[in-house]
Amino acid sequence: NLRGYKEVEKKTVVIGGMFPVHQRLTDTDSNTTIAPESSDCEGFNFRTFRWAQTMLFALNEINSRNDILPDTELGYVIYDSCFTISKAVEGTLTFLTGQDEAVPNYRCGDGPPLSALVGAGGSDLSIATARILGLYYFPQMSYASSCSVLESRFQYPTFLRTIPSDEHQSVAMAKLVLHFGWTWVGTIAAEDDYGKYGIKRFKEVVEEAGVCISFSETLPKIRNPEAIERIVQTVLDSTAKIIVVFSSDVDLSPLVGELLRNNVTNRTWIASEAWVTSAAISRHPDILPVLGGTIGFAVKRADIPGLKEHLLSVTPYNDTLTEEFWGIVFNCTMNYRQVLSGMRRCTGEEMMEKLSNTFTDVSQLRITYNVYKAVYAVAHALHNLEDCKPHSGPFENNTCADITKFEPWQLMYYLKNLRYTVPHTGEEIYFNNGDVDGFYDILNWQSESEGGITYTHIGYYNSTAPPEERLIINNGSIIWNNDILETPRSVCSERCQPGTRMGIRQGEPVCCFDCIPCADGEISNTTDARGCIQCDEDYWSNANHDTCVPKTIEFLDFTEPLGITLIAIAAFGALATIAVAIILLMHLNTPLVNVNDPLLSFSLLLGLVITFLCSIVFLGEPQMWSCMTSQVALAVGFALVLSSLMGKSALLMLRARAVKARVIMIVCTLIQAVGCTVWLILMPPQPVKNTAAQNIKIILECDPGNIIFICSIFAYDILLAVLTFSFAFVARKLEDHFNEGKSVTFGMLVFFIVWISFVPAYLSTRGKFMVAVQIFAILASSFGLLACVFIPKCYVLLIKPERNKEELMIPRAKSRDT
Ligand code: TCR
Repeated sequence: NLRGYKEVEKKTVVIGGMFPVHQRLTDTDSNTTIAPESSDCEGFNFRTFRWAQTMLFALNEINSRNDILPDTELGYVIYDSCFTISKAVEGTLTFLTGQDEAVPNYRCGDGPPLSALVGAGGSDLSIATARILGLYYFPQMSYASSCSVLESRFQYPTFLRTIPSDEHQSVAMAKLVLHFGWTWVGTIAAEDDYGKYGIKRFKEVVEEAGVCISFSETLPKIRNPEAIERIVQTVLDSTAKIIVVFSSDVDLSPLVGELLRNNVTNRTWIASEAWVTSAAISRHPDILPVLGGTIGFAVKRADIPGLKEHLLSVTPYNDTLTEEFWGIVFNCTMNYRQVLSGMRRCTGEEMMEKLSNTFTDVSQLRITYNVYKAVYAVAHALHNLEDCKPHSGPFENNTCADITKFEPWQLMYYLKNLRYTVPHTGEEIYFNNGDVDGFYDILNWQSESEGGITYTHIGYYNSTAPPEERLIINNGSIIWNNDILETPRSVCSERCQPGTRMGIRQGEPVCCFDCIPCADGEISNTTDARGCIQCDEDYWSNANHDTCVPKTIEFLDFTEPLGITLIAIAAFGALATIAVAIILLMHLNTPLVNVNDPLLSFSLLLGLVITFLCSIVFLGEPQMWSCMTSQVALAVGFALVLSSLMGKSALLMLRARAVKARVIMIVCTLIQAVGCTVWLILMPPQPVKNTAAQNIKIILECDPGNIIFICSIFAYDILLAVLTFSFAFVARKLEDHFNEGKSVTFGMLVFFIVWISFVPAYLSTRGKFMVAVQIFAILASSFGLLACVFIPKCYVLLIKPERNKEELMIPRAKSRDT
């Protein structure tokens, strides 16, 4: 332990300091046959030794000033905590008791009063020491213990610090990750309170914002090469390109070594304050490909004039620490036993000025500056305590504390209410419930011309600014790993484009998903849509499934080729029918025309004209009138045709009189006409948009209004057809000069065949072709009847007029007509 205070005429106050100058305890074998001793330490750390020397420098500076503590001399006791809790606790007890060996609750001798402890370094050490110091209400001023749990004044009533709480740093890191849109990150934390709590808070904030953690690893505190290899393997296996590391450089070093060995490149590392400016990491040879592009947070930097000179002026004779330092730097020894064993002896004349190592490097005075601030804080508080005006002091009965024998809680009072400006930098410091404001520089590791690394300042984080202005980053000045200028991406799954939706993968984080195309009729128009939206009724999805487009309207139009063809055939049919009628009219008085009641022939022809023409009404966009006329005209037309044929068959079969046949014809047709009228009045057919039949089309069609009506109307036509057929079938064998019975039977057969084959054809078509099939059936059946019933007649009338003779007719037929 370093000790320095002179017994001079000035009053003296001692400040304790605790620095992790060594990195670890030496392994001692656990042989308990000899009395155990406090372990030795090893791994001399130049960086932390500089911190310790900075405390001495600050004390010297204060002692030589006349404005702070003019009548009091500051002494010091410095302990090496060796980065271990046990040493830190031991040091604290030693400090409190004033003994070289720690005896709790006991302090003998009345040396100069102890004021405060500066330090303990790592958070886990401070947590241990602050518990003990808190018992005695003894002030502790930390320069590096940033863990957020130390915020609790309930648990650590006398703990103060000049480093911002990690609460700010974790949030800042999270903001940084969100700033660059990374949603897939890995985390590595040291196995101490610093790492655990820092990463915990970071995870909380990012996960709330939808970022997923690919892996979380813990760096072992004690040497464990297998664990390190496992971590490297995890890093290699993971698809996360961003890795956040909350650890001190000492704990991170073994991992960096292993990363270098495995040449793990293409990752971007996010550094916490403890390693971002660490030479122990960044001065590794060939570090650039692995850690180049690292982004990290660092506390405020300052230049401290005179510090460099102070550091260069250390001499090996002061104490054991400088002695050891000297030996390491100049590779010599002051220990005579080691000299005897052949090591070079230090002369003490070695040239410190030529040295350039981490100890003398004053370019990144960050924690060093915190030490400086901490010492000044204690000094200012002591100054205020000494400066107290009698009878107007803050304590009971307006008393003041006495600098030569004050109580720790009295100094604590002054520390809590302290506000002072740091020399040289002018920064104003005050403790807000023991903490300072969160301010960080954001640094980027870029390659230096000589192959090393420079820490380029790319922005800052200020926790006191309004939320949107806290994180300021100059994206353009960042150089990423492998000297890439483009921001790396780190996502588990690429974004889902419009037209697809995110589908979760069972058992994986929410950031890992599949993009599932939307179903037909559904769309998504944003990236990363959670679900697809159903299109409205008259709309349908386009090919990309990213917008709804109006469905195409479909009906059989007049102007399209199929429509034109159908019209032509229908017109031809109607004309042919009219032509037959004219031929019959011209031969009206011949026996052939006369024999089976010409009126029935003309009503039959009229019915055929109606059916031919009504098929045209089925075409075109369905309207109210066309829906009403088409079906009704068809039904009535067929009723007329069939009842005329039935009349004819009845004439043949029953030898009925023509009048009776006409009555049959008229009554049968009228029944149909009345039925249709009732239908039209009660539940008329209407044009409808059929959106259900086909997805991408709206089919315009006629809705029959009431299914029972349309069925019974056509069932009636079928009934007529069946009756006609059976009458004709019976009559076909009877004496019949012109074979009318046979032609009607044949015509009815054709009619049936057409309509029976119509059913499957109709049911298997969709949309506008249903209409076409229907028209075809109408036309075919009408042509069938026209041809079967009238072609033989026309043949005789036009080509074989000699057969159109009265005497050829059978006598019964003749008598029947008279
Ligand atoms: N807070 C850490 C320890 C630490 C440190 C460092 C150690 C910080 N910065 C630099 C070595 C070098 C920040 C803690 O444990 O709280």
